[in-house]
Amino acid sequence: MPNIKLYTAKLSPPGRAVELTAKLLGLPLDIVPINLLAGDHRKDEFLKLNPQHTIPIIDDGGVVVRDSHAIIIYLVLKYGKDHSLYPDDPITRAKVNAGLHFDSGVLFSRLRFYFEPILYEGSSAVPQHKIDYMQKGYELLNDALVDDYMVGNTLTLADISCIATIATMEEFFPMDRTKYPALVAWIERLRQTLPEYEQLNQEGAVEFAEICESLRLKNAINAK
Ligand SMILES: N[C@@H](CCC(=O)N[C@@H](CS)C(=O)NCC(=O)O)C(=O)O
Repeated sequence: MPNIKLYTAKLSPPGRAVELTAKLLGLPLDIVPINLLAGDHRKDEFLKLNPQHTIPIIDDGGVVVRDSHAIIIYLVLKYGKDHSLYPDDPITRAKVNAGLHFDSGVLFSRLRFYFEPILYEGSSAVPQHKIDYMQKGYELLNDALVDDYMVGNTLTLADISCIATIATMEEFFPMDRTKYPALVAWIERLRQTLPEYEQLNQEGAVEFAEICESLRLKNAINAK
């Protein structure tokens, strides 16, 4: 059976969540690199696969799945030896789903509202309210972390999804680590637990923040 194709970029937090999940499941992927800055995601060939022009998407033998949250659930249900990352019990699963929606609707949305105008619209602004909103994201997650992981004491997809975004947010706007002890401990736990974490998540987070900041400075010069 051919490997699953993953259309992604190392810079993309949701793309990295898929790579982290596949690594945990022992699933080999054929990576198809998509350069967002070059507009690969707006080309006809890609739009046929995802008219919403977002990465990541997978193509699993002709089955195309878009949205990282949908993709990582699919990978666990279809290929996981067990469902421990996305437990069958309805109560636990509801909590994992809440964590996935927290990433999608709160963390990642707040991050994208900051970086998209810089990447795509030539903006150089650093609006304080957008930064405050991201800082609030740290607080919300910190206050919800009462156990080792987001849902009890076992690693689930909620953790994988959120760590991809949180690690990136931290490179853009570091948190005051003294204010969020539970969050800091959770980040360190995931760093230790997730296989090839530095390569699959941290490197892309650092690179993304650097590229975005240099583009922002270039945009500022161009605006003069
Ligand atoms: N909810 C989606 C968000 C995907 C997303 O917005 N990806 C960004 C890159 S990090 C993207 O493809 N942006 C290009 C665009 O929206 O045109 C997911 O989790 O996959």
